[in-house]
Amino acid sequence: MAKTTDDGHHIGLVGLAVMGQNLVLNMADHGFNVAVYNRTTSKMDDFIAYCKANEPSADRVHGYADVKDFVKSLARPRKIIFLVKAGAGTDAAMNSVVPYLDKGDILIDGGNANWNDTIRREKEFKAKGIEFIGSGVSGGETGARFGPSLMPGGSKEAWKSLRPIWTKIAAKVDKKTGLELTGAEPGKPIKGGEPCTAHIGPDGAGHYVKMVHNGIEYIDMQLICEAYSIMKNLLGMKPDAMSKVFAEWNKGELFSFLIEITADILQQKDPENPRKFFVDAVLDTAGQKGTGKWTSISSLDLGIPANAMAEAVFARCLSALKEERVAASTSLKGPKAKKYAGSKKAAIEMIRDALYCSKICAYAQGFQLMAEAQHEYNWKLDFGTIAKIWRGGCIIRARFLQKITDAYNNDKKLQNLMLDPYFKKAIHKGQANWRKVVALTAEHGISAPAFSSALAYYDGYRSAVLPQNLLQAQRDFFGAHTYERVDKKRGQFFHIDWPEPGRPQLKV
Ligand code: NBP
Repeated sequence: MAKTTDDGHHIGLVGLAVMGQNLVLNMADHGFNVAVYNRTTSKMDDFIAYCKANEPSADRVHGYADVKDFVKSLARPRKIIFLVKAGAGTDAAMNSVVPYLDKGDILIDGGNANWNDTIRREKEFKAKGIEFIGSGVSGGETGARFGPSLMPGGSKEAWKSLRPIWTKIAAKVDKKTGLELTGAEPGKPIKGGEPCTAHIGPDGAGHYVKMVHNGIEYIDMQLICEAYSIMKNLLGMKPDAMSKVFAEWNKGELFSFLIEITADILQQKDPENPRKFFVDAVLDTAGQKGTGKWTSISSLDLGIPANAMAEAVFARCLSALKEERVAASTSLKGPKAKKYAGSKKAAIEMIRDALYCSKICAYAQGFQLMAEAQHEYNWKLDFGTIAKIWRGGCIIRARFLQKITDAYNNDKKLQNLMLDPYFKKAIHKGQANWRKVVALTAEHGISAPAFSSALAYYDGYRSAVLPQNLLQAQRDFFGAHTYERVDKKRGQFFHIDWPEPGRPQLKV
């Protein structure tokens, strides 16, 4: 490991909230000397005191109250990571260090920046001779502490300088199984394995890919919630019984961090009333910080039908209308469906299939979105590598991701994940059950927007003919928007001189 340098700390970090503190400790555990700075000095003092009392690598972490001293304490080219609230806070923090930088120094934004901000910042800093990397950091505080998935975007030269640090601190996966290596402790990081980081592309590519990761996280979580809701409302299952189902599912192709924590959550008792389950005590309104919304906005901007991902965002919005929903529940009637009389075991298998098929569609949408974005922003993304670095450290880590890596390694030009032989077979096998589940939810009045919109996407994508012939005719009728013909070459546009529509006359 790198030795203490005589000419300064290996790296500096600005922003000592939960993510920054944990990333500092991760770097220190890997032998890097880290200088830290925070706008509010007392928080930095508390952190240094905490390190001295608790952390084996505390002697590698040094705090600076003055930003100039902080910058001057770094080895050249200086590398400074920012883990600051995204937006204006990040700009302010970066601008505070700029006066003390030299040409060739490198700023790294590890926050959840919007990729457009990253493109802008990269341009602005380049003009000043400063290198800039926008790196997605996923995995929450535990990931930051013991191994996150890191998605850096920026120049190749800047990546070369950051790489030794990023590859050391990233999560590691077993080369053979593709599963995350776990068991790190303070002062004892994971050794060996494949690091969950790779250079994603120039300027905003890393932050864009991190944003899509979060969009996929939204839909993954929503799909699990719908499976839970159907087991609860259709099959009348209790949380502990559902916990066992999720734990069982986690032994197979659905194996993932989110399924695993769902099994744990469902068996958790309420700390305030230990005879009840915790999940029943949690109010059914979800918050959001914006990355799911950004993903959906980007899909609309780029014209990519990521409808299931958007449904996951809307489902959170609908959940937030708690008072309206409570009022409507007493006045808007649902169907008078009979109690579900089929086999519970068979129904659980149907739900599993619906979840898996919907998940494939949702990931297909995420990867299609990235494929379009690379044209728009002039990036060259490697989808096999992206799936590979999501196998560990991040919230969507799953066995499934190895299959996505395999799919793109087998066919670099794969147009849609659903067309890969492995995923195609999985959908063909599960679709009958998936359709039954969607039909059952409609029949019984159970809201399952992600299951049903994923199915609509699948059926739409595999349709050689959609009803938009009629839609285009309507557009030509009222707005002379023209249409193409089935019996003529693409790119030729026609228009009919429609008769003035007969408007109903109001008789007085
Ligand atoms: P926050 O997003 O809550 O940001 C808090 C930090 O930003 C503090 O150090 C604060 O300094 C600093 N800061 C602010 Br606010 N405004 C500033 C300004 N004008 N100038 C300088 N510093 C300023 O912290 P977090 O939850 O640790 O997240 C850090 C970044 O990582 C964010 O961009 C977040 O989106 C991203 N992220 C978070 C997670 C997660 O699980 N929390 C996961 C992945 C990525 P102060 O102490 O002086 O107020």
